Amino acid sequence: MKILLISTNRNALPMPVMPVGACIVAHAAERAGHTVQLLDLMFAQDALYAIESAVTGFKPDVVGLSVRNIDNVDMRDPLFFLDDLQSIVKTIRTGSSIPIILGGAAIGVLPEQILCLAAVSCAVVGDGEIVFPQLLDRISRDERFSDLPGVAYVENGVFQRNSSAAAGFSATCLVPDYHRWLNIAAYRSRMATVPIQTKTGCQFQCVYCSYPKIEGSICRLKEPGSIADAVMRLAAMGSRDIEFVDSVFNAPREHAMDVCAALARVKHNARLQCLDLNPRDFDDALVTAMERAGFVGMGITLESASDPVLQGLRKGFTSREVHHAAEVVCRHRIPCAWIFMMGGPGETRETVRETLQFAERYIRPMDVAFFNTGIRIYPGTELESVARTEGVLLLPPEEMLSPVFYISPEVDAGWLDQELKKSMNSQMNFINMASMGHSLLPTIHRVSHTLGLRPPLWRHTGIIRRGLRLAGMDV
Ligand code: B12
Repeated sequence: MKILLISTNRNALPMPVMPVGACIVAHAAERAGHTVQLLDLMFAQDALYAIESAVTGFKPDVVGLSVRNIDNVDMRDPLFFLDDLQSIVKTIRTGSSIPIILGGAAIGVLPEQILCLAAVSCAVVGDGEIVFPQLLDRISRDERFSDLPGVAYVENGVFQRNSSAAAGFSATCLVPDYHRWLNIAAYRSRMATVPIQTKTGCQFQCVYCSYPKIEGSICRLKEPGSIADAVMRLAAMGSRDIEFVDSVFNAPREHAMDVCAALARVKHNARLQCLDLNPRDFDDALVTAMERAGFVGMGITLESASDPVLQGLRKGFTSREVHHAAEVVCRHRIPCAWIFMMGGPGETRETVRETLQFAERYIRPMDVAFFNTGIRIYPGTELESVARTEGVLLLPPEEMLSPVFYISPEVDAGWLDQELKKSMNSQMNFINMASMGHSLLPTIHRVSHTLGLRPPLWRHTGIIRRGLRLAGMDV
């Protein structure tokens, strides 16, 4: 069959991200014998016109829509990204009744709500590379797919979701030929990194998180040698800025160590980064292994440095591990981004001050601290129950597609912002959500690329903020 895959993400902040999931699915459909075209809407001037042209020119038998983001998880300046999903579906359907299949991270988070919004009948939840070819096979034979694992659908107005795809996981690191499917030069010039996964799944039980819903709660590991091969291949093709997009890179720690060892054994000349390290299994041996493997940036996701909040969020570590991680970072040279999420269950004025004091005292000037305020509530998470019990959330789950946020009733959002701002005024390496969504960011990325700077750009946060403030901007 002829398959048109459309990556619908047009959000270019904080930088455009390459649609790795859509590319993997395109590759899998092609390997299953189909003729595949991928339309990436990220840089399209007129998205609906691009879709119309692709549909009339290519005449697909099936269209797959990859949906990554629902919203920007920003409580202060929320953006909802799915408003155009209905017009995309309408444009594809003009004059035809092509089957449309949804997939992507957003579908893992809220399958029912997005199926209803888009008014299409079928979605793949999770491993698209396994389920999509099976689904296409059924469609090509005109067979029912209501028993196919990994599929969700609406029948007679009722949402149904099958169990996840159990079989078919490949331990070989999947790296599609990005150059074939995407405009790599456009991504590169905007400081985008090339995504790779060393595993799927997340074993942690953080109360707010959607990752286990997207990837499952059991880690399925990729073979370290195949990860090193993939990095070599990408670097040889000029894609040297590579980012591991695992839920948590160092869990399980032994696998991360094996991946680093495999990378250290090959001469790959890539610049590696990962933004999601857990302080629990974080030590000198790991960071030394990462240095040898070629890491040029790492992120540690703390959310808070205060025990009542870490407990409320069920992070699975305490302020002891947080302080230990800071000591470890100081003994090494890899630049580090510290990620915080303020306002969780258990947050009070005192815990806010404790976290800010930790950041001001222990984060090196060469590193960066990123603060988000308020937590996006996803239906089905423990945070949803907490919010309902505390009376903070009244909306029913079907109305939670447009973003809803949690903030501890013990802290006022305005006060929290002021405290953050005070801290940011003295620490030029601290940023907040407004910095990530700043309208000048795309220009900063392009200028930085032209000047020969390479990701991660957050290494230069202090200089960039000082420059913008000199130009009179309140950043
Ligand atoms: C790594 C990551 C980032 C990195 C990306 C780095 C990079 N170079 O790619 C960074 C930090 C930059 C980032 C930024 C953002 N992110 Co992010 N990110 C992730 C994360 C952890 C992994 C995404 C990933 O690459 N997965 C690996 C690929 C292979 O998986 P996949 O795309 O899901 O594809 C699979 C399936 O979904 C399916 N599939 C995909 N497409 C299709 C299509 C069809 C037809 C089918 C059948 C199947 C299918 O098959 C694929 C293969 O199995 C996810 C959470 C998660 N665990 O998924 C959040 C996540 C996607 N991000 C999210 C958000 C919100 C953002 C930001 C908006 C945050 C912000 N305000 O800055 C930005 C947006 C950036 C942008 N320009 O769009 C949300 C989206 C949900 C929501 N609320 O909207 C998620 C789900 C996290 C969350 N909070 O719950 N992100």
